[in-house]
Amino acid sequence: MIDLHYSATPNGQKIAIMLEEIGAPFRVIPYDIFNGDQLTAEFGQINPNHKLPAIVDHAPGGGGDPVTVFESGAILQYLAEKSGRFLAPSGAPRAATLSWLTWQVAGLGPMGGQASHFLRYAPAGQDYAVQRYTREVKRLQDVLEKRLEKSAYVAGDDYSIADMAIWPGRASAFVMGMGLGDHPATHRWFEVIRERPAVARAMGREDLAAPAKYIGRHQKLDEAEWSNMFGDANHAAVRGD
Ligand SMILES: N[C@@H](CCC(=O)N[C@@H](CS)C(=O)NCC(=O)O)C(=O)O
Repeated sequence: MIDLHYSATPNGQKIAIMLEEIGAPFRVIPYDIFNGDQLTAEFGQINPNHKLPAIVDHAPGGGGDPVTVFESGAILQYLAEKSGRFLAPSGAPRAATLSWLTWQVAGLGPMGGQASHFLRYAPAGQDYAVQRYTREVKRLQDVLEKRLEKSAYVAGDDYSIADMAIWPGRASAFVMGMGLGDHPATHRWFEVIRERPAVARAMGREDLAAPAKYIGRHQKLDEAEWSNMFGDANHAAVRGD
């Protein structure tokens, strides 16, 4: 049994999709990040960065103590290696998958996160920041489109953990008005993945669904919620105050 410490955002959805794909039994432990559930000392033992997702694998391959993994890219790689699926064991296919996986977790993901922050959470009037991040996301979306014009899946002919890392964020980009409109190859890829039974199961599960308050075009956090997400409470959790 794997514990999935989960908040219903694209980073959490990546892992839910992978767990459904490999048929691993898992228990969802939900966190309301506006409420600050991620800021407890107890969760800091699982992820010292106090962010979701994280997993605890109570039955690691080869036995032994439970294994804790945080960072969505590391979790996907761990589960791929444990199951022997969606990541080639060596060579060019493995290198391609890890390249695109890292491209998402180090590039598209964080840039999308900043675009979302300045478009949806920040006070109005941050034009330079909005432009900087939305333009960079657009550039990265063009990179993906060019790749998918030539390749069925991002890492080549086979569906992999790199696709699972990218797909949920492309789904949620709609709330930023950055949908799939002028990216036909990405649209084709998006629909093929959406129709996978494991993806449909993960996206359809009630215990994994995003609450309405996470998906508004303009977010209005109260003072405590803002502190939990971006302010003093968020920073105090790391220091252990
Ligand atoms: N690089 C991390 C990003 C994790 C992340 O930013 N998680 C967000 C939800 S998508 C979170 O926990 N936010 C709450 C907070 O920042 O306090 C990953 O890929 O797992």
